[in-house]
Amino acid sequence: MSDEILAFKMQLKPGAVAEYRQRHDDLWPELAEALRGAGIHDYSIFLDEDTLSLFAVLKRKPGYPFDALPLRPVMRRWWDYMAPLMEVEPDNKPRQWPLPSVFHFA
Ligand code: RM4
Repeated sequence: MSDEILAFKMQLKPGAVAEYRQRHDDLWPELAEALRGAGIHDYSIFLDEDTLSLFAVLKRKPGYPFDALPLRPVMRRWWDYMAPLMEVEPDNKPRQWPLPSVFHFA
């Protein structure tokens, strides 16, 4: 089984770009570990500077507990920490819009 590629959008708040970038430059090692433990790798987030849309794309290894990631305390702490910078759900999870794939050139 090969990796699955997932893409989704999130939305930054005005004035939050520099802080959002800095916090990801300083990604908590325990969050990196949780992402890896969920089978995530090659994870990038791109910014549309006109709309402040964030475009995330990641690879997901099969057989890892990907769905358990939102239950991890470190993930919740990160989402609480990032909530002032992003559009979020009532529980502080970032609002996410899935992006279906329409092309892949391997
Ligand atoms: C984002 C957002 C995502 C998380 C990445 C690492 O700002 O919180 O949910 O996967 O950071």
